[in-house]
Amino acid sequence: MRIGLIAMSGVRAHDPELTRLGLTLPGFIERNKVIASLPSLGLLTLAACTPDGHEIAYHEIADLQTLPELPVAFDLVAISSFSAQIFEAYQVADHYRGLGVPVVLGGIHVTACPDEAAEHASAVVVGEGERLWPQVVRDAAAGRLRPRYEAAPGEEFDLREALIPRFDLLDPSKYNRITLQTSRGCPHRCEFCASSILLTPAYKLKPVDKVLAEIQAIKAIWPRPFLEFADDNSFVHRKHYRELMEAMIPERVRWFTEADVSVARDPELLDAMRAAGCRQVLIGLESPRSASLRGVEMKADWKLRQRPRYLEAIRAIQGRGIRVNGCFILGLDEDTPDIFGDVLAFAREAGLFDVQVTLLTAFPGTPLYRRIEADGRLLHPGDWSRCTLFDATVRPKGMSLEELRTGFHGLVRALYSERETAARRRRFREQVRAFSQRRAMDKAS
Ligand code: B12
Ligand code: SF4
Repeated sequence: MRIGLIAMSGVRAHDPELTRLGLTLPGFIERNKVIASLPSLGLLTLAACTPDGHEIAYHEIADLQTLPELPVAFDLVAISSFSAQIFEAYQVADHYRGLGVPVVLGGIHVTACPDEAAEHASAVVVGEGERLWPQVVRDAAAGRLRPRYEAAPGEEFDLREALIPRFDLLDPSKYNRITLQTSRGCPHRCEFCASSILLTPAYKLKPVDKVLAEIQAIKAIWPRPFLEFADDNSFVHRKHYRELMEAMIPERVRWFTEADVSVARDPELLDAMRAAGCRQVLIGLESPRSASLRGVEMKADWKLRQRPRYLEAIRAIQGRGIRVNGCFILGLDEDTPDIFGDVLAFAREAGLFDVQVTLLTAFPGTPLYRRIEADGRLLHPGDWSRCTLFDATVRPKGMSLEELRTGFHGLVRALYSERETAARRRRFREQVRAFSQRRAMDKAS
């Protein structure tokens, strides 16, 4: 069969004011441009799991305008999308089905809303793709696709069996950053989390030799790559990651990942990360305000309990020259209009090299979605196109919707202004200097 793998791959924000600000604020647009050029690791992973004897083509579609440019001569089409572009994905699916091509839909959104997706697909895949995709391909080749594929409870995919994603399917000139996964899942349970915890309840590690093999496969195509770990939360298993860091040093790659704030408690690991090429860590700090953090992590209020260590943790990480991209969510239930000033002041005090602010978003399949739906506070039920993190989906509790919008715009304007950015980055450089002076003094004594 000729199989078309199609990724919906744009970035989205519908709020016109933010789009306008995004066009004029360098920090904002820089990051958006960088992430917009990432490939779909989900589909490259499926490509690797495809049984032999089939021809595979990988395509990305940022918006429906490029739909007519896609080839039509496929025997099977598989589409991947997150919530924000799922309606566009459905249109692509309808287009191919209209041409008589069977279409399979999968991914995080489809896992959360399989019945909705089934209206646009010949088959839907619920959960991780690695185990199910080979059967989908075999059934499609035999002309007997089932409407739904879903792993039985307990039949978890073991990341130790991961195959190298088919990076070779990409046009090397189109990407400046490449994603790879070193772990999947997260031990925490944040109410709003719409990452792989929607696919798997387990925290899984990819063996060190497999990660190295992926890095080498990437380097065979891009000799000096910048890597983005598509992990939900790296470094949870300290011993494993210390080994991985050691093993990565000779690879001489630069990379970025997502982690929780506890990584800062392990100075040896931080040193090893720096030596292994870590340049930036994205951390969901969520809020500088303890009241707003309460209840965010549902198992043990973990995020609230970390709050007293935020500044110290950022200093420990940034002192080693690893930039922290601190992420904050606006519109949490305890947020009142002064939260915007609090976030600005915290980012300044912490000297965060990068800051990301987003609005509390009710993604389908999350505990937050169910709670807000029960409260009657969903602003646009079922309109997944608003799940961009920049468009309001939840009616706030501690302020009006208008206050949330205008406060958010003001915060974006202030945070990414030249003055604030320069002040934060100055502070970052001070932290690096202070840390190396301390190190030099410790060595001397
Ligand atoms: C890389 C990335 C991107 C890249 C994606 C490139 C691409 N086309 O895939 C870019 C920069 C384009 C991007 C864009 C956006 N992103 Co993004 N992104 C990520 C990130 C960091 C990693 C995703 C990843 O690669 N995972 C690893 C792969 C292996 O997992 P996977 O895709 O889920 O695939 C597995 C299964 O789902 C399944 N599968 C997936 N697709 C299919 C299809 C078929 C047919 C089958 C059978 C199986 C299958 O098999 C795979 C293997 O098990 C995550 C955060 C995180 N740490 O996970 C956020 C994340 C996915 N993004 C998010 C968001 C909100 C966005 C944007 C809306 C941002 C914006 N404002 O524009 C857009 C949405 C674009 C869209 N298509 O809707 C949210 C999505 C939540 C949701 N449920 O929708 C996440 C979880 C971050 C968050 N803060 O919550 N993103
Ligand atoms: S710490 Fe991050 S990845 Fe883990 S559950 Fe919370 S939001 Fe999700």
